[in-house]
Amino acid sequence: MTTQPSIAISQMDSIVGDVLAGTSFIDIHTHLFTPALGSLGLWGIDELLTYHYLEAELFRFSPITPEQYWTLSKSQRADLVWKTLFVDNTPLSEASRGVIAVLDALKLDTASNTLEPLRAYFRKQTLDEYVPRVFRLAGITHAVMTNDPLDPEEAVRWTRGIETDPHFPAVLRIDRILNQWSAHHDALAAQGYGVDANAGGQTMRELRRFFADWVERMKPVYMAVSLEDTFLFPVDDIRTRLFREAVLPACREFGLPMSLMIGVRRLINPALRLAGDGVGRADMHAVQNIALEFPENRFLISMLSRENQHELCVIARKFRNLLPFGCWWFLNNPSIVEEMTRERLEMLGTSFIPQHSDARILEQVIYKWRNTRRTIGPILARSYKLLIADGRNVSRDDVQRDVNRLFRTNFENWIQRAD
Ligand code: FIX
Ligand code: ZN
Repeated sequence: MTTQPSIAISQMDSIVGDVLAGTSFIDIHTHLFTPALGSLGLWGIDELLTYHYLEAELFRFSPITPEQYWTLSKSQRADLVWKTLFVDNTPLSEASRGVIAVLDALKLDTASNTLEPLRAYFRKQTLDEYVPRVFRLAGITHAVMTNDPLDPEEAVRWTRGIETDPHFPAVLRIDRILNQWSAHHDALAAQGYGVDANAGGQTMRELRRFFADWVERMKPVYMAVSLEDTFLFPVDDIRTRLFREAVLPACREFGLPMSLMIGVRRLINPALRLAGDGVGRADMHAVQNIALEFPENRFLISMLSRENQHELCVIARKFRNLLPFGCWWFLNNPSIVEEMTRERLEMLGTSFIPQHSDARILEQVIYKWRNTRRTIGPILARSYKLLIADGRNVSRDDVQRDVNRLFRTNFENWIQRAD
């Protein structure tokens, strides 16, 4: 029990805010890339403005059709997004406010009529200096990547050999294998693995060999897949067999958690490309069945649908091999983050990971983590005030321990090999 003085209720908000501001987080899921992976990594004003969240919003305000939009150059698209969402209209959405917050943090003009002065600033940045500065502004030490061994552009860089970067841990993302086997088993064969279309013969052994080679190459901290809202487990299909006979055994062999991100409806409007994905409520039996059938595997779980959050908390109370994380994608809005975080604290205590950024452009970590600290601070403080009202003092050490746990050690412990 701490000997530290207990925090007065009147001081709680500011002390919790202080501790959150003074603690650097681990961002457990992003689409950022270490500079060693070159042009795969996106940053700068044109990338910030052509983020698919903003493109989806653009088409609600602008008469331009998606077909016309895709004929424009990246900078022409960025100009149009800026004019439409930031000049002709007030940037009130979470994603558009985010761009303003980034420009403000970089001490740039947030109300410029044109992008040229901003472009001039970004052209002057060098990644060696810029990446650490952005991480400091975001209050993170690590941005966990999303790496696809079957993405031709990315795979060739890894096979050529890259300097692994401790600030950008890798993740073996296997959507193409689990969700599009028929379309991608050839790519595995092209890399020299004896797999076949029906996943028969030596496919499972060869797929394990593929995972072993890529684990050696990437040193991933976990394996991951996103799954549609209609995902069921187990069913009589290749995916269930791949999970059972290759993916989850490989995770056990290498001591890696498996991340399941469930609930996306890919391309409900294909014309919008990356901005065209949607969401659907998933049947949580799949999560329950996987947790029950594979007690030796550790799972990171994020559900995309708001309607799945309560069930996830209940199932996580029944299965210690499940670690709920993040307010993913369409849930990453302060009003929903508040609701989810309160419910999780009430049902799971501090045994979950409140947030990840899902940043696709480097500077986004600045506003996504600023929002998270701003939203979660009052929620945490409220829980402490309730604890004091219920008869237990709270010290700054308690708060620091809990914040470390929520934003660092829950993840660090989860990725540690059990044996
Ligand atoms: O599957 C994922 O990892 C999703 O996060 C992405 O596909 C999505 O496009 C995104 O950027 C969400 O924020
Ligand atoms: Zn993502």
